[in-house]
Amino acid sequence: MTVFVTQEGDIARVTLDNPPVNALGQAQRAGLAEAVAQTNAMPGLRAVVLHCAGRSFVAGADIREFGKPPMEPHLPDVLAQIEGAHVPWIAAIHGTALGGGLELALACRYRVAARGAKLGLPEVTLGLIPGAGGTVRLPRIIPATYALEMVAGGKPISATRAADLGLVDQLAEGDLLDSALHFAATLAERPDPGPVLARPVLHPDPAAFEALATKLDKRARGQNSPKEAVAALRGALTLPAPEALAAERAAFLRLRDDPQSKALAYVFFAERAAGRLDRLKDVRAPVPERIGVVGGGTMGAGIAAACVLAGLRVTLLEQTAEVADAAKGRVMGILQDSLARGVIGADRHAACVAAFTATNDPADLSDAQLVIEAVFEDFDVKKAVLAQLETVTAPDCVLATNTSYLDVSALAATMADPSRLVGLHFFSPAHVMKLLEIVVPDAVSDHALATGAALAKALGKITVFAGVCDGFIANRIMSAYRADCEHMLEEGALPWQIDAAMVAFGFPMGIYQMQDLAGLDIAWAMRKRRAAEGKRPANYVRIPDILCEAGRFGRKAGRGWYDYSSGKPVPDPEVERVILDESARKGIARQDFGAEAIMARILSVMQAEGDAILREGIAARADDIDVVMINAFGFPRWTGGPMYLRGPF
Ligand code: T1G
Repeated sequence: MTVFVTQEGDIARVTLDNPPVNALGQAQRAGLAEAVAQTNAMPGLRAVVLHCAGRSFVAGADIREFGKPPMEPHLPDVLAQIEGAHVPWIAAIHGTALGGGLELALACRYRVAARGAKLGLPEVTLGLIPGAGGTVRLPRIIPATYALEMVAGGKPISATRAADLGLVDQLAEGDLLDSALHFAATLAERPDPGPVLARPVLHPDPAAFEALATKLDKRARGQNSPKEAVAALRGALTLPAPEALAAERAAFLRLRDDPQSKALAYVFFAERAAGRLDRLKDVRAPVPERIGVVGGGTMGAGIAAACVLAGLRVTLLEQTAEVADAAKGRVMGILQDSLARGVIGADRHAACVAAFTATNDPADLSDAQLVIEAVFEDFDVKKAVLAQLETVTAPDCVLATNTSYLDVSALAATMADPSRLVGLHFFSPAHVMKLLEIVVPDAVSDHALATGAALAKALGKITVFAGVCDGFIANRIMSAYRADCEHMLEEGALPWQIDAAMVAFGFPMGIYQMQDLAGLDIAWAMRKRRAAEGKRPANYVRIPDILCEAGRFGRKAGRGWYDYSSGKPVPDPEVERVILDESARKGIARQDFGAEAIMARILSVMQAEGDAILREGIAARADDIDVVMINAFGFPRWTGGPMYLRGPF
């Protein structure tokens, strides 16, 4: 049994206990239906308080049931029984009330929440929409525009925000259950708003609703569920409740069968499995609270900001006091931006500022538990920094390198104690990008690896473990398809055609716009270094070098693959000329490339490189490669990723 009913005087308590997150599977739905029947039969009852054991209220329907045919009792039917119960039900919410969990709370007459709780309808992120009345009940409790943002945006809101909107009737003072029981005991003192479905919809600002609907529709790109969510909200505003519920259920069942929802459920579980490594399953390492960062450039400042925003203390080391001060300015700028955007409040901002120190004295790193070097991408520079860190830090302090492509095992081999070094490959901007590649060098200790993983979890990162190779997983695959796109340019395609094909497939932007944004000079410098080392590939494509030699370094230079003189990326006839001349110089007869052919080529190169990465043991699972491509380069999530698209591994 996972649903228990107890009675205290004229109040009944229904407790749901289904670890780890009280997901609503068939047993829980049946237990709730039984609890309604049981409490309906209790004489003299005045109210029911529904709460959950464990760390959270209900986190939603049990995603593990999605692949199976829906089993009775169906959630909408159970919620209708709760809404129509003989006495009002009061949901006591802690932790998270998500998806079907929030729908369960919406079927209750009232909601009492702990201040730290979060409430949301994330179904769109799984390729679905709420399937148990969420789109019909929510705009009867909060204004429709806010309901639309929650349903089609999929992001949870805080309990305090929910209270401001009227979604939560009372924020608990002290113990949640005591607050909910007291709320139940004093029901007679407050007006009864009646069952939610019987209330009118709140639609005070149709213009705002339409503006948001247009924005969400655009943001959905190729994903179906946000569009269906907007349609369901429109139905809730225009149809009688029973018809709106039926339309919502039909859309939910349609999306359940949509390949996009299967792919998104795959990604959900793949992201949670990615951060696990067999050798660490019995290894525990505390979160390193005192972090050192060496190098305060874009990456170093971003890493330092990510750490203070996660509540850690950071000492950033630079070579001189002046450069350290400039680095501090970059970190303070990020914190100020987070404050301005409401990501953190004033108190949190002050705490982050107090937790950060910039210095040019290496001795200030002496108490660090983990130090990340983010200095210039040069082997000898990093080798010297690591040697210095070994002397100024404690022997059990973990050392990490943020290198993008250097051999981390070779770097470790230059150290007195190679077991201390782990690779932590952040993506820029480090305080924003969710993905973190933890690179596993030959000699690394379990303690260093586990400490890196503990830091990644504290930063809220999606972690993937990678073996040592050029570019690890993300940059290695990106280098492969970038090279093949350059061959497509010589063979007949144009940058804007390739970018358009990638955007039509679902990428937020194409590879050439992305390069212009990052700057072409960094890769150019690396190509020149490799050429000097005799590492130039046989069928080398000179087109990017020709652009760089002409000073076309991308958006920052006003010209790159595109012309930015209008402020927007515009195809540039000069670039087309360079490409056509190169095709002619190599005697290549140009051919037309359609969008499908372009994407087929890009996908096959990604999949071939992914297969090589799996064969070499650089990635443990094909799922990890999909997690990387989705979170590093915006590979459209609703497709599952390049390896999932290719079929069974
Ligand atoms: N169903 C089944 N298992 C779930 C689950 C769920 N809804 N949510 C989490 N888990 C498992 C997860 O796989 C992991 O298992 C463990 O719980 C801890 O999760 C009808 C149809 C709640 C914020 O989308 O966002 O309701 O790997 O590692 O970081 O309209 O889990 O340990 O074996 O993520 O503390 C809508 C999804 C469903 C919420 C907790 N609900 N979950 O995060 O722990 S659709 C969601 C989360 C729906 C209705 C529709 C997070 C979390 P294991 P975790 P966490």
